[in-house]
Amino acid sequence: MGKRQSWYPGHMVATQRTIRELAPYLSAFIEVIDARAPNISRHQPLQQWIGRTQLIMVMNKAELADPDATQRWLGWFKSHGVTALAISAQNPRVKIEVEKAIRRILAPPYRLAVVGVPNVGKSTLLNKMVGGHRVMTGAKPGITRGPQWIRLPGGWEWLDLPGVVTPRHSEDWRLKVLGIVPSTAEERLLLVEKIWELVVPQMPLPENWRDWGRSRGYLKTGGVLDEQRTADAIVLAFQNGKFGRVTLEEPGEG
Ligand SMILES: Nc1nc2c(ncn2[C@@H]2O[C@H](COP(=O)(O)OP(=O)(O)OP(=O)(O)O)[C@@H](O)[C@H]2O)c(=O)[nH]1
Ligand SMILES: [Mg+2]
Repeated sequence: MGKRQSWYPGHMVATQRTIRELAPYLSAFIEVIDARAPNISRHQPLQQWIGRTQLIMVMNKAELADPDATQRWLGWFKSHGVTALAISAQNPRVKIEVEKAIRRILAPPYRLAVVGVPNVGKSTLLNKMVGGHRVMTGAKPGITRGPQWIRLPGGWEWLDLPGVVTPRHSEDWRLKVLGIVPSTAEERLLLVEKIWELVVPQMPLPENWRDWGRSRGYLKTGGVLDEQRTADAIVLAFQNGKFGRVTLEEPGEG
C-alpha cells in the first residue's frame, strides 16, 4: 500500500499533463471502458482533464456483457449527454462501426486519442482502427519517444499514446475480477466466491466451485483439491466469458 501511494501521485501528474496538453489538438478522446462495469472502469479524472474536448465512451468487450444491461447503460449515457457505443474490439466489423459513430458527431480531420484504464482493450482497438499502419513507439532505442500520429486516408488521425493510462486507485473487487487491477493469489480465493454466486444461477454448474475444480481434475498429490489452481482458473475463465455474459454493475448504482 505504502509503495503504491509513493509512486501514484507522480504518475497521475504526468498523465494529467499529457492529457491536458493534447486536449486542444484533438477532435475527441475515445475512452475505452469495460462493458461489464461501465462506471467503475472509467478513468474518473479524465472528464475534468480534457476540458471542452469531446469524449466518446466506448464500452468494449460487449460480447462478454449481458446484452440487456448494455442497452440500459447505453440509455443511461445518452440521458446524461454522453456519446457512447458498445463494441467488441475483436469483431472484424469494429473499425467500420467506430468510424461510423465518430462521423455522425464530428467533421474531418478526425484527430483522436484512445485512453482508458489498464486491460480494457485500448491497444486492440487502436490496432483495429489503424490496421497495419501501427507505429511502434519506443519499441527500439533511438525511436522518437512520446506521442506519434498515425495518419490514414479519409482524414483519420490516430494518436498512439503508449503508457498514458493511470491504474485506478481502488480496491473494488470488480476491478480485480476484470483484470483492471491486479489481484493476489489470496484475493482470487475470495473473488471466486463472488464469481460463483453470479454464474451459478445462469449456468449448469455445481453448487460449490470446488466441485468444478474436482471435475476438472485440479488435484494435488494425494487427491486433495488444488484450491488455488481452481480459483485462478475460474477467475480467468470468467474474465474470458466462459461462464456466460455477466454485467457487474447497473446504471445509477454507484
Ligand atoms: N473478449 C474480448 N477480449 C478483448 C476485447 N478487446 C481486447 N480484449 C482482450 O483484453 C486484453 C487486454 O487488451 P489490450 O488491448 O492489451 O488492453 P489495453 O487497454 O491496451 O491494456 P494495457 O495496455 O495493459 O493498458 C487482451 O487479452 C485482449 O485480447 C474484446 O472486445 N473482447
Ligand atoms: Mg495497451
